[in-house]
Amino acid sequence: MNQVEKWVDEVAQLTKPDKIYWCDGSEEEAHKLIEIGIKEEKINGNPIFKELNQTSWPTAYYHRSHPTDVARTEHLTYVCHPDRNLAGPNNNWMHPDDAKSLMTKLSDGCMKGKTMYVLPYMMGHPQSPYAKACVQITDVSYVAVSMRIMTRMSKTVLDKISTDRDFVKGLHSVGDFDPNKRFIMHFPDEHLVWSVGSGYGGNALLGKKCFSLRIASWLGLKEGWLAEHMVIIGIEELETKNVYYILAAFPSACGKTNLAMLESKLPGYRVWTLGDDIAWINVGPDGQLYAINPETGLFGVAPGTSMKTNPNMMYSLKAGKFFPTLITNSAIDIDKNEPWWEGLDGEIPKNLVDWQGNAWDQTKNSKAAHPNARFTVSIYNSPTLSKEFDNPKGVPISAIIIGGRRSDRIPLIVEGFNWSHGVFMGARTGSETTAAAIGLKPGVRRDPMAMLPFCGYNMGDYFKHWLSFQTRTNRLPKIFTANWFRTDENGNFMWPGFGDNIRILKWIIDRVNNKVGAKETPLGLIPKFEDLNLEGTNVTKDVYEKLFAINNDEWKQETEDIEQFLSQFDKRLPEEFFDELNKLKFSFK
Ligand code: OXD
Ligand code: MN
Repeated sequence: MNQVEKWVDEVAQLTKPDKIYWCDGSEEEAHKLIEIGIKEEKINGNPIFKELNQTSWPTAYYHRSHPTDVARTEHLTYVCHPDRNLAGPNNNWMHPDDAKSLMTKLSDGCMKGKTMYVLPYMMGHPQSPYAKACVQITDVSYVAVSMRIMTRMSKTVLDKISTDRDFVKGLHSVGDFDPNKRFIMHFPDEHLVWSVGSGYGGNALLGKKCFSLRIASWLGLKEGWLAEHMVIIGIEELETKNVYYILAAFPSACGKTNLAMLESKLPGYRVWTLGDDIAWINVGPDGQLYAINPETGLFGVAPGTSMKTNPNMMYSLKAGKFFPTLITNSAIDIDKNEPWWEGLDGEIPKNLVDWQGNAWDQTKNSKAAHPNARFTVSIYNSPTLSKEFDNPKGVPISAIIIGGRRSDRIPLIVEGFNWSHGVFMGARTGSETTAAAIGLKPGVRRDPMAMLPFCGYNMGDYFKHWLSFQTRTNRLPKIFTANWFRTDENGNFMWPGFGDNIRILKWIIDRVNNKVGAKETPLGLIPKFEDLNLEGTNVTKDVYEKLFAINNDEWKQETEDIEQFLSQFDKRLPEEFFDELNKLKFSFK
């Protein structure tokens, strides 16, 4: 028996499935799994999949989740290092022995009467030196099919595995969906994720947040690379044909997917998609940072997606190329058998059932689609896919943007003075909470590099790890912070966002090429009005002033908040951060 068979056997002894099925990731198999999900498997009495209108939405299938299981459950997500301090105040912690015994109890017999699917897959291109082999076990066809979209699934992965250390293990069961028995446990040293009780993407597609961010960030610390919650895009300057690759970190539901597929409002520029959620960043042989997207799919928030906000995504969803596309927890237009969500183009259909399957009454002021309704679609469907997407070496990075959603005080774009100031800017970033995680208090939470829920170890050490890149290479990219969401005194967004964000990306490229200067502020470098191409927008000089205003009282309070947040990392905080904090305190009194 080889290592994978041995592990699968152990898990089967515990979970006691009726059948074991080894997936090969083929299209034929996906058809078969969809069929099983339509005819045999059920969640909460509902079939797992429903076929949608195959004329208007070719290859699209609908999935309705258990009603309590609609988003990531951060309060039930644990990182189980043997030493609590390694997990840090940013993670829930349980001793690995206790976590194992709890999960063993919850998993005993949990697959009785079910099929256990074994999914061998790669995160990253199989020829990439940065890729990792993984095997996930699951007991639900929705997860098996989703993993075919999101990863490179193939039995050939098994040939790469000879020892127990050669692959990352993901053990998943939906259990009985009881939220009190729902846990997502990470064992970083064992390269193991164990998740019970949820079928939601972020909790159940274990190659995504669980491995490619939480476990991978820990591997990155030990091996000298970074696993980040970032978009990867290429911006082509059509005149020169130069392509500049940029990374952007934003918390969930801040428009990462829209940015990844941006339709440029400036002639002369074109954006190419490489990733919308995760970037693995390594120092390349030439000393530049190179990024790969370990995933092959887009798991994005559906509400708000339309021909106006993200036409390339609408094309991808309806492209009917890679089989299949999944839509989860949207509403359904029952006359047309099409998915529907708030913000979709056109009239609101007359006969809708909501995301829970009930007739939707518009007058009752409830949402028809769940605010965290999702699509799962192959990146190969994207009309903007970069030709470098499958390059095993990744792409060289010119700039990194770190942002959040703030209605006040944070300027539209700020360039850090240098790498260490840029890292501090990223670490102090806050964002207003959204629907992608259950139970978050409304308001601003600090979310360093948009990694607060995803960093698999103590964030004090994480900040130091970022800073350590100064000693690894002298070819580091510039770091910027962005906020597309600042509002005016009437609560209206001042920046048009979406395709107009190219205007900011252009400024970033001009900075990278030393084509324009910048204005120095206590927060960093901001664009001069005349260096921004704002033609065709309503952004006047007056609006520009407001977008970049730095208010002393707001920033005095912001500095206090930042200090309070950072203080929890105590002695693990890098020295540089104390200097940066003192500079803020000196500037805003
Ligand atoms: C996601 C998230 O689903 O960040 O990408 O929650
Ligand atoms: Mn994300």
